[in-house]
Amino acid sequence: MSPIAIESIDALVVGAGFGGIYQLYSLQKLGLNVKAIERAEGVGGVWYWNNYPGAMSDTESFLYRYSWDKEDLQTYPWPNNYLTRDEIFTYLNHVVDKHGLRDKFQFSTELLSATWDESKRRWHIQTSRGDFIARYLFTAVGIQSTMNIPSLTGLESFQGTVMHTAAWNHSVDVSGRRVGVIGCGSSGIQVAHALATQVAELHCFIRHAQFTVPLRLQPVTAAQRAQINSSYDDIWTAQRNSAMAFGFDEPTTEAMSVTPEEREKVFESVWRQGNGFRFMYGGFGDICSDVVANEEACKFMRAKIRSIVKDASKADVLTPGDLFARRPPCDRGFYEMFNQDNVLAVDILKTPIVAIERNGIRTSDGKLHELDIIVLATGFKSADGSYTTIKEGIRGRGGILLSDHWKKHGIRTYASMFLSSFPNLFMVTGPQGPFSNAPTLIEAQVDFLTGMLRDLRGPKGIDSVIECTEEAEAEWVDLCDQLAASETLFDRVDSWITGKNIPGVKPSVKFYYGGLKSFREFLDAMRTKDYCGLVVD
Ligand code: NA7
Repeated sequence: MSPIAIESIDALVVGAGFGGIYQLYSLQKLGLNVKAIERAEGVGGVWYWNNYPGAMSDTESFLYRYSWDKEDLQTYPWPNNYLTRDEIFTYLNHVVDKHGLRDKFQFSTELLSATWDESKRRWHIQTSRGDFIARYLFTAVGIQSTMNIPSLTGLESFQGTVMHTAAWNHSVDVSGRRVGVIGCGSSGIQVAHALATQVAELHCFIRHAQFTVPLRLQPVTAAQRAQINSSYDDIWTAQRNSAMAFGFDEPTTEAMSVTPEEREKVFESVWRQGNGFRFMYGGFGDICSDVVANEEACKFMRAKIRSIVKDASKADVLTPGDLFARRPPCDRGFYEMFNQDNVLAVDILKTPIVAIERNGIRTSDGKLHELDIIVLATGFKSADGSYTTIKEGIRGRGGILLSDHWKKHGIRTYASMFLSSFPNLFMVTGPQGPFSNAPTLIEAQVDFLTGMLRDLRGPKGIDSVIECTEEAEAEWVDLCDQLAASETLFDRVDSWITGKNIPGVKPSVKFYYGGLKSFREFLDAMRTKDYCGLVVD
C-alpha cells in the first residue's frame, strides 16, 4: 500500500466564501505558503450552496463586496440595490480569478479532522482528499454551513422530491406541481415567494411566523452609482465605525421617547425604505433591547400584515405571536403572495405535522396535504454547528475535542477568533463575533489575523505558536453574556441566534452584541497592548 501523501504548508484555509477568499489572498501577500480547501466544487461558500429560487442578500449591493479592491469598487457592475445569489456567486468567482487564487483552492475536499501535534507544533489535517501538515489553520467555515434536517416521521417514505434550500436540485421542474415549504425564516420566505407564481399549489407550513419587511429591490441609476463611487472611502470609514455596517443611520432615539404619531411616522418611513435590519436598527435605537419598544414595532407590523393579507384566517397564521427578536427577514411580496388562491398557510403550531406520507404531509387534524415536492427551509446548525459537525472533529492540546469542550462548557472563544488549548487555530467569523454585516466584519477579522501573524512571527521566521489564555476567553464569554442580556431580546425567542432552533441543544450566546465599531476598538486595543490575551511561544 502506498503511503498517504501529506502536504506540508505554512497555513491551510478552510472555506471558499467571503472569509476564506480574503484570508487566502492576505496570507499569500504575507509570503506564506498557503493552500485552501473547500467542500463544494467551487467558490462561493454559503452562496455556493444556497442556490434556491429567490435566494438573495439583504445587504445593499454597494456594501456586499470587498473594500480592498479599489478598481472593482469603481467598475464592477451591480444593477440593483440588492444582489441576487447568482450575482454574488459571479462576483466571488471574479475576485478569485482576478487575483489568481483559483489554483490555491482544492475543491470537493471536506475537512475531516484537525489534530494539534504538540511535538511538531503543527496541525495535522485530514481531508477527504489527502492530508496536510500546517503551522496555522484558518477556519473560514461560515456560520450557516451545516443544514438542519429535522427528524420528520416518514420523510423517507415520501414518493416525491425532498430538497433543503441549501441543497437545491435544479433538475427538478417545479412548474405546475404541488409544493410544500416547511419553514418561514429568511430562506423559506424567499423560496416560497419565488415559487408561488410557478407552482400549481404552494403550501407554507408555518410553526412560528416571523415578521418580514419589504426589501424594496430597485435599479441603481448611473447618478446614484457615480455618487457612491465618489464617496467610497467615506462609506467604508462610516461602516467600520457603525454597529451593524448595513449602510443606514443608527439612531439612538428610544421609541417611547416620542409621541405615538411620531413613532408611527418613523416606523412607516423605515418600512417604506425597506429591509428588516433597517426596521430593527434604523428607526429607533431600542427596538431590539426594550420590550415595550419592541412590542410597538410588532403592533405596527401586525397591522401591516392584516392590511395586506385579505384572508383573515391566512393573516392569523402569518401573524407572529413572538417579539420581533430574530434575525429579521426581508421579502419581495411575501404577504401579498397569500392573496393568491393557490398559496396556503398551514399553522403547524396548532396542527403539527404528525408524519410525512407517500403522498404528502399529514397534520394533527387528520388532513393530508397532498404534495409532489417538499422543500425543507428549516435552516442550519448555526455558528458553533459549523465546527461541531466536522466528522472526526478538531482536537487541541492533550487531544481535547472542540465539540466536547463546547458541549461541556458552552461556546467559549476569545474575540470570536481564538480558542484556548487550540494553538494556531484562527476562526474567521467564529462564534461570538459581532452581530453585524458579514463582509465588513470578515475584513476586520482577516486584517487583524494577518497583521497579527506579521507582528508575531518569531525571529526564526514564522514558527511561532499563538494561543489565547483561558482568562482572556472567560472574560470574552462574560462580556458576550452581559451584552446579550443588556442589548438584545434575542433570548426571548427561539431561533438559530441562540441555538434554540435545534431540539436538545443547550442555548448559548453565539454573538457579541457590542457592535462592529466597539469590536474593532477591542482589536485595536489588543494590538497596541502587545496582543493581550494571547500567549506567543
Ligand atoms: P431559519 O431562520 O432558522 O428558519 C428555519 C425555519 O424552519 C423556521 O421557520 C423554523 O420554524 C422552521 N423549522 C425548523 N425545523 C422545523 C420543524 N421540525 N418543523 C417545522 N418547522 C421547522 O433558517 P433560514 O434558512 O430561513 O435562515 C437562516 C439564516 O440564513 C438567515 O437568518 C440568514 O442569515 C441566512 P420555528 O421558527 O423553529 O418554529
